[in-house]
Order: sequence, then C-alpha cells, then structure tokens
Amino acid sequence: MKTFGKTLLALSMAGLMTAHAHAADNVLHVYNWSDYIAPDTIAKFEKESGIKVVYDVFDSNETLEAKLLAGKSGYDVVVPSNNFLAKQIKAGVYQELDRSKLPNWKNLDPDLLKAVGDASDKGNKFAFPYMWGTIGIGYNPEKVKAALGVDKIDSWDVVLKPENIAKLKSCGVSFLDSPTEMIPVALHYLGYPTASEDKKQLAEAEALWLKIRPSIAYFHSSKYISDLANGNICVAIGYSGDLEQAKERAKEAGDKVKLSYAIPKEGAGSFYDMVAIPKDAENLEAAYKFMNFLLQPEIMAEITNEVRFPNGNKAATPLVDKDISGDPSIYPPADVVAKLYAISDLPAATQRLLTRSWTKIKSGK
Ligand code: SPD
Repeated sequence: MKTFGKTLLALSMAGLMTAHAHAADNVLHVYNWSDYIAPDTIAKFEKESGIKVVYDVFDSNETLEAKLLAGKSGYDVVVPSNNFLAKQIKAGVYQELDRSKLPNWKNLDPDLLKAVGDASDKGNKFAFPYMWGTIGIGYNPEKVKAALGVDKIDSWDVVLKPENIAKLKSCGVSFLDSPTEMIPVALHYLGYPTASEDKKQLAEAEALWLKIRPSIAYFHSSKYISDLANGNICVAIGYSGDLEQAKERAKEAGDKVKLSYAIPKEGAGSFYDMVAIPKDAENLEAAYKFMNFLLQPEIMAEITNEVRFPNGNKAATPLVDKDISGDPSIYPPADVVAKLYAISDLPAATQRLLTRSWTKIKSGK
C-alpha cells in the first residue's frame, strides 16, 4: 500500500474508533418502577438514538427518594409518584423541563396534566405523567372460596375485618410495603380523611392494622405478582396493573390459576407516576431524547398493552388494545373514578408518624 493509502486507512480507523468511543460514552441512566415498561422499549430507543441505556428498577417511592435526597444518584431520568414529586420539587431535587426539547408533549392528556399539576407541580414545570392506576385487591377466587366461602370480593371487609382475614391466612395474604399507601386504606375504611394528620385517627388506623397483622403473610411491593400467578398466595393488596400482569402470567403458565382484580366498592387509592430529570443529571441531551421518545403515542400504547396501567398520553388511547382500554379494572369507569382518593403529599411530621407506625405494624408489636 502506498503511503497515502496507509495514511487514509489510519485516519478512517481513528475516526471509527472515536465514533465508537462516543457511542460508549453516550450512556443514559434511567430509574423506573419494576414491571413498568414493554420488553422492547429500551432496545427500540437504543437502536433509534445510538444511546446506551442503563435501566434500573425500584418498587417503592421511599427507595427512589433516599437516592435522590442523598444527591448524585447518577440517574438522568426517574419516575416518582406525584405525591412524592411535590415535596422533592420543594427540596430542589429536579430541574425545570425545557419544553422546546419535548415536541411530543402535545400528545399528553390536558385534563390529567392539569390534575397532577394542581396537585403537585403547578404548571407542569418539572414532570409529565407516565402511568396511573389504582390500589386494590387481587385474588384467586377458587382459593378464596375454599377459605372464606365466597368467590367474589368487592369490599375491604374481606381483608380488614379480623375474622375474615383470619380465614384467609392459610392461603396467604400480602400487602404493599408502603406506609403512605397502606395506612390511608385503614383511615378510609374507618371513615377518616386519607391524608389525616390527627393523631387519634392515625392511632385508630394503627390499631386496626395491628388486629389483622397476625393473618398477613408478608409486606412487599412487587413479589406478589409472581406469588399470585403461581398460586403461592391467594390475596394481594397491590397496584392495579401489577395485579393484571399476575393474571396474564397465570394464563401464560397454563391457566391453572385464575385471578381477579377488585376495586372495592368503598373506594380505593389512586396514584400518578411522573417522569422527571434530577438536577444533577449528567446526560441531559439523552434524557430529553428519551422523554420525547416516551411521549410518542405508539410507544406509550405498547407499554400500556404490556404493563396494563393506563397512561397519561391521550393520543395513545386509540392505539391501546381494545380488551385493555375497555376493561373496567384497568380503565375504571367514571362512577368508580369518582370514589377514588389520591395519595396525598403529607407534612414531614405526619410522614414520620406514618413511618414509625408502619415499623410497628410490620413487626406486629
Ligand atoms: N410495577 C409498577 C408499579 C407502579 C406503581 N407506582 C406506584 C405508585 C405509588 N404511589
């Protein structure tokens, strides 16, 4: 090879290596809830953008918050629930979004944007809604019938009345490990405001939990999906889409276990999970590309079809499978929505009371 040819080859090799090094450098760190994305969403984004994604998962707001408040979490995109988002905004954890980098923002549902904005982020400056859902009762009708004599659950009575849950103890009942979501279940059942700061009401809620505690198999916020699907437990109080995923997993595993999901007639908690960028995110450009990618209706519809939570993207709704968008357990009708309560942002002192109470409830003492 002539010298000129060699030089050209060396130059193009160097060019290729630099491009490769940049692709390797261009890494986006995402921290999302477990079981909350379609299997190919990340691969699609990586292929389209050339950005490598490190995707980690959590199953409680408390875990995410501990990382964010400690600072330097290393994440570029995170998904807090809107009640936690509100206080994290106050703590200066997030950066304001530059909407000019999010042209797909237009696909979001304006009513939902306004609702979550009014509740936790005035003007939607810091985050947009990803998915939302309800906190209800997933159950195995056959096992519940054998233990309790009924195969349809429509009330919190089944798990909050000590005599009922005691009968279910043998087949296994689990609850979410989340004071901010579980203590309001008892407050609501007792007829108190779900965001009560009243020490007497909170003590009554704690007493109710302590009465049913001996019949509870465990507290966990993600394990119940496989345990219900495998028939290891018969009742789980959990997130709507997760309990719907348990149904699907049971079907795929041969349909021996049949499952149902109930939003109790007394009403239930609802939550909104939001997409935000921490203030100290290192790969801002990639964070915006990922957010804008997520804001595409086709992408959000694919995620909803997989995880069975309704999303915040209005343009995605017609693209969601009809058996999902038409399923009242997943997309509750207006009369059921009217009975839902939002999980509130609590003052720090009440939050501490709830955390202490929860430790006591879990230990059963
Ligand atoms: N597997 C995904 C569950 C998402 C639940 N988000 C919870 C919100 C809590 N307020």
